Order: sequence, then structure tokens, then C-alpha cells
Amino acid sequence: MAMLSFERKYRVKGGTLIGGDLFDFWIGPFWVGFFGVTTILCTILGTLLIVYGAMQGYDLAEQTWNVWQIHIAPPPLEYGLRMAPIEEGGLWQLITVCAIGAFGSWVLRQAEISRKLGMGYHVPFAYATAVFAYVTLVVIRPVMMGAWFYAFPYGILSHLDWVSNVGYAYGNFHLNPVHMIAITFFFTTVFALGLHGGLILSTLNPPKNGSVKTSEHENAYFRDAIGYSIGAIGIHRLGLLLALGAGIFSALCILVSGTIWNKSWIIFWEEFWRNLPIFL
Ligand code: UQ1
Repeated sequence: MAMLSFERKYRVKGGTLIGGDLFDFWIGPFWVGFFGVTTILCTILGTLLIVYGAMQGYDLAEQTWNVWQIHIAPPPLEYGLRMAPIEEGGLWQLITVCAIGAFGSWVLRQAEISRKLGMGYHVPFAYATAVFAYVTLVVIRPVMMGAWFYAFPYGILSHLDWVSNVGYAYGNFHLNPVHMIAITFFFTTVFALGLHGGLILSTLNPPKNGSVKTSEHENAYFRDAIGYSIGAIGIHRLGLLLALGAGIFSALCILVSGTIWNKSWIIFWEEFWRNLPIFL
């Protein structure tokens, strides 16, 4: 891939967190870096372990090459938080270590590139929030509940079955108030980014023979429509805030289920309304 003319200026040494200039070089368009190497290694190993799991057909799953049906389950309840044999969830445990190794490496790679370019840490911070949601599901919540069993299985359809089962295990998960907040953040993120994408395309793609517009037109559009414009930087700050809210409240809504709240979420509201001080 050809290097863009202005890229040369940004190909600067330094900014690494570990290893000095050992991996401080580029392969084609990609900066390598120590954490680039660890990301690749963890990803390859983890992927091979999933392929191995598909080949063996562990747990209740059939041996399958059908990608939809691959299913690699965490250990049965009786193993608690111990290591399990490979064919009884041990493979799931190894894959989880590889996944966390790869995701964690990627966060640190983003941090190193941020340092190299003299940028803020917004990108690694945002991505770390998504990683936090994953780690909540496969480590933090299972540890709080006392068994790896409670983590979700690795499989395209099987992880969806897990979500459905866990949802019904707490009655109606949509009545979980933290889940409500998470959904509200997700929908508002999509709404804000829909408005933003539409606004940007409408300024850059004028009608035939029209001219490309600038940010003044963007501001004017929203002032005309709703009397307020949050601004070019503002919309990105709002988008980040909404997206982080979605990730953080998603993690929290499942984290409270089975730890500090063990009943149906239907019961939650029954108790909530009855215990309001005005009814006592
Ligand atoms: C906005 O005000 C704005 O500033 C000019 C943008 O920047 C490009 C936007 O993309 C959007 C969507 C808005 C409107 C958003 C709010 C919260 C009023």
C-alpha cells in the first residue's frame, strides 16, 4: 500500500511503553510495536484453539465445521473457579486467556500510538470500555458468583442461546433498570450518530452543480431546526459519552444480575413500588 505523502511526517520514533525501539518500526502501512506482536500471537493461538475445539466437538456439541454451530462451553459448575480439563471447559479457559491477552494488547498498542502521535488517550479509553464489558461477562461476574460456569460459551448461535436463557432466568431482563439505561444509551448513540452522519453527508454531497458546504452550514442547520447546535467537536464528545455509557451500563446490568440481585426483575418492581415511602 502506498504511503500517503503526509504520513512520512507522522512516522516518528518513540512513545513505546515497553521494549524501547525494539519493535518500533513499520511493516507496510502498519506500525509493529511490542503489543502489536503480542496481539498477533494471542489472536493466532486463540483462533487455532477455537478451530481445535470445533474439530473435537467438546461438551454437548457435535464435531462441526459449520461456523454457526461451533460451541465451546465454559467448565461445568462443579469446577468452581479451578482449572478444568481441556475437554471439560479447559479449552474455553485457554481461549479466554488468549482473548484477554489480545484485547489487552490492543488497548496498550492504541495507547502507544497515542503517545507516539502526541494525542490524548481517548481511543484506548473508549476501546478499553468495550473490553471491560467482555471481561465483566467472562471474568468479573463468574468470579463474583464463584464459578467459570456462569460465563458465556464461544459460539455464534450458542452465545445467543446463553443471552436468551440468562434473560429469562431473571424473569424479564427488560425490567432490569440498569439494562433500561444501557438500552437508552445504545439507542441515543445510534440517534446522535445518525444525525451526525446525515449532517456530514449533506454538507459534503451538494446537489448537482451545488458547492460543498462548511461547518457554518452545519451549525445553521441545527439552529434553524431546534435552536441549538452542539458544534463540530461537541457532537463527537457527545457521541463518545453516549457510546461509553452504553458499554459501561451494559456491563453493570449483567454484573448486578446474580450478584446483588438474584430474583426476577419482575419482583424488583413489585417490591420497589410497594416500598416507596409514600405507601408505607
Ligand atoms: C450539531 O449540532 C453539530 O454541530 C455542528 C454537529 O456537527 C457536525 C452534528 O453532527 C450534530 C448531529 C449536531 C446536533 C446535535 C445536537 C445534540 C443538537
